[in-house]
Amino acid sequence: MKAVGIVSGLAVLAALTAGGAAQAENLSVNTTVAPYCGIRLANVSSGTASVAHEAEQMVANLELACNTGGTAQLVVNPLNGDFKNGNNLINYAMRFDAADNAFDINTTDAYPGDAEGSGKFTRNKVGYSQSLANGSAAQFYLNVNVAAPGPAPLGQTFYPANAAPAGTYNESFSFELSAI
Ligand SMILES: [Ca+2]
Ligand SMILES: [Ca+2]
Repeated sequence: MKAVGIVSGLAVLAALTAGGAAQAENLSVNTTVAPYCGIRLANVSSGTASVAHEAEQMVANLELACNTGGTAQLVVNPLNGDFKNGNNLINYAMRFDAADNAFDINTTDAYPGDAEGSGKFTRNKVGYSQSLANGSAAQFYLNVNVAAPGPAPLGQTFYPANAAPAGTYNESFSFELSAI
């Protein structure tokens, strides 16, 4: 992690001369800005969201913030690549749309259909960005109305979202932003 320190100083000198009497005051102010880099859910306080069996929908609003002068790296990691309830699976497509397009992930089947290997998505933003330091928004979208890319793993079954056995299907995503 690259450390970035910003130190600014402000000195105010006020001098007043009246009737031969002189008075001076000095004020010295320093601030140190520590390096920071992180991502937070802006609309899901519990970290849990639900997705309906409809068209693509936004499931999370995130804020990315990093004041690195090096590279800010986003890693989005879907745990399984499918919604799971026991051995029953529902496939999905995901999309990450950030205000800073360097972090965008185009619509993809997280696994096994994605072209990025294990279903872990890495995006880099090189160089200092004032808007990223200020905090930059991103939206995470899911669509469960997509066909499975192929047969399910042994012992498991893919179902279309509108014809799956009743139950709660779960998938977890981790979002990590770090300075590298
Ligand atoms: Ca974008
Ligand atoms: Ca999948």
